Order: sequence, then structure tokens, then C-alpha cells
Amino acid sequence: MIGHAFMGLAHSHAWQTAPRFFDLPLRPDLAVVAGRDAQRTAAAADRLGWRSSTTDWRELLDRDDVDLVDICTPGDTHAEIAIAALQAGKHVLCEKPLANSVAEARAMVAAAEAAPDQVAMVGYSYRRVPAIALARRLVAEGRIGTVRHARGLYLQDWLSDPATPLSWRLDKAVAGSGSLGDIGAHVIDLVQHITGEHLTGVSAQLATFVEERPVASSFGGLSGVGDAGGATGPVTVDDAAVFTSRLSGGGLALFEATRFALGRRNAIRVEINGTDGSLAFDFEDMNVLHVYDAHDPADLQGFRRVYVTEPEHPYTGSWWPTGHGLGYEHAFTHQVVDLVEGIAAGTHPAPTFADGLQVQQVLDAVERSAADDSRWTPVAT
Ligand code: SOE
Repeated sequence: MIGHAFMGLAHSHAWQTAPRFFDLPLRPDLAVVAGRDAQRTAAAADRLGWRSSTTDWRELLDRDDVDLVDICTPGDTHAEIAIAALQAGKHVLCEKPLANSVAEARAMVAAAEAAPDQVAMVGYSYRRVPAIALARRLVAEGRIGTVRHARGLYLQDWLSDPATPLSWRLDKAVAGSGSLGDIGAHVIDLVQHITGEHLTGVSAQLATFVEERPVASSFGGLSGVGDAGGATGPVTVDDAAVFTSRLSGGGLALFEATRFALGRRNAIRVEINGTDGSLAFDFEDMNVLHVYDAHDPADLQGFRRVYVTEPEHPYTGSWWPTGHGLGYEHAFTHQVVDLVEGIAAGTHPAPTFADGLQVQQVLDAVERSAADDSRWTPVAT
């Protein structure tokens, strides 16, 4: 694994938990973690359960006890690491968004295509929240008919205070974009995943509400912390993104991503309206899927609150007895399960790098549309 901050923590937990609850065909062995600072990386290895640590990620490529490279670093390093790992014969799991540009994502897809026996997967983990997996299943079974509308909102509020310091997520050179790529990418992926359709074009607006912030003295959680003696620096990414879109099946879609929605801590709201019913999900109540069936008797019509914790639901049967819910970290565990099963079966578990490139094309179209006064911009294929 490369990187041991927030995502490194989530992935380490998943690698260790997956074999405890799921009957995996292969057993993950946490060989080595790479980071920039020797002391902090060694401490992370110790705490997170990795056998060894290094400050040189290239060392992973030469080790025989490394079969898979798990990339948990910011976007500016994804392409270089993923391509080198694939060329070295390793499977790759790469955090989202796949890259910081379409060109980088294309090069990563080319490297994956040149290594067809290796898995190259991108970490759109929310796909594997059971309620989301159930929503996809219901759409695929035709339970809501033809999709007319999709809404994908990702609302956070951790940047609302202008005094919150700078961090890598606010630096375009490192993160690629702001709320758009960091959280908007998730809802783009979710809407496409649930509907089984893709976005054909977009009309977008981006905004940066706070253009200058204190320079942080250190990093913690999602943002910088402390202030380095009153110095300030520029925010070079979007704080919020909104766009309208069209689905390949003819429906309309609406998206919003922001870190300024006060009171919304991690609200991922997806709603799909079809010709026979509707589905609604909010991550802040993540064990629930709201299902409306237009064929219910007239006197019983209304959204049904389905508690997605039963053995009949995706993934949940391997966890706790009926009615005992799951949390944020479980989606990462399910990601490991599907990844390991894919490796053992010689398949390519989704989302593949090609799926990651497709989301990158949407992000790129949104940025081009916003730069051109919301002009309708087709999503390249
Ligand atoms: C920060 O906005 C963040 O941690 C994202 O980077 C993650 O992808 C998302 O899961 C939660 O929010």
C-alpha cells in the first residue's frame, strides 16, 4: 500500500476485516506500506498491521511478496505509480478519481490493457454500500421501469469556515479539481452505476467561494490544521459544482457537489425516478433505501423504507444478525472482497480503469462547460 493517511487507514482496515467475515479464495497478506517520512510510515505500519515499511514506493515493484499495489495517495501520483506497478506485473487498486486529467487516465487504461491478466480497479467504494448495490439490482430487474430522472448530490460542510486552512485537496496541481473530482466524481459514478447508463453531455457551473485561506502548520482529518504564522495562500480548485446532464437512455440528470452545505456532513443523496417507481438514498442514513412502487394499491402508495440489513440484501448476509447495520468502512471491505474474488477468478472487477476514465471524461466535460459559461458539452467517449 502506498500512502497511510485517511484512505490508507480505511484500506488497511478493509484488508484485515474482509477475510474475517467473508470466505475469500485468497488470503490478503499486508506486506509493506510506503510513505514519505520514515518514522511516520514505520509507526503507521505498526499501527495498521503491515509487516514492513519503506520511503521508496518503487521498492514495492521489485518485491516478490507484493502481488498487488494499493494506491492511497493524492491524484497527482496515481498515473505514475499505477503504470509502473502494472508494468512490474502487479495487480492495482487505485483510489478515486482515477487521475488528475483525461490524458493521465488514458495512459493508465493503456497500461491496464497491456496487462490483461492483472486486475486494475479504481476505488469508487460507495458502489458497495448495500443499499446502493440493492438500488442497482432493482433497476437492473426492471422494478422501476425506464429511468426518467436521476439526482446525485454530494453535500459536505467542512470548508464552510473561511478560517479552515489550506490542504492538498485545495491545490489543483495535487488534487486535479476540488469538490468536483473529490466528491462529485462519487455521485457521477453512483448514478451511472445504479442506472446502468452513462452521461452523454453536461451544462455546468463551478464556484470558488473562498479564494484565499491560511497556510496550515500541519495536516489532519480532511483539511489542514493550525496556522503557520498568519501566512495565507490561494485556493486553486472549485469549492462547489452544479451541472445538468442527460442519460444515455434519454432521462435527465442533475448533480451538485459542495463542501459548503452547512449541516450536511457527508450527505450523498441519490434519487432515481422511473416509469414504474422511484428509489432514494441518503448516506447519512446509509442502511436504508427508500423504494416507491407505482403498482402498489392506491390506498397504500408511498415510499417504503427498506432497512437493508437482511441476508437477502447484497453483502449483508456475511455480517451481523438481522437488523444490525453497517457503516462507512464496510464499503471498503466489500471492495476488497470483490477485488480478491476477481483476482482469484481471473476476471476484471468493476469499476475498472476504463470505468474510471469514463468518469474522468465527465469531470473534464464539466470543467470545459463551466469555463464556457455553461455551454452544453458532450462527454467524450
Ligand atoms: C473528502 O471530501 C472525502 O474524504 C473524499 O475524498 C472521499 O472520497 C469521500 O468518501 C469522503 O469525503
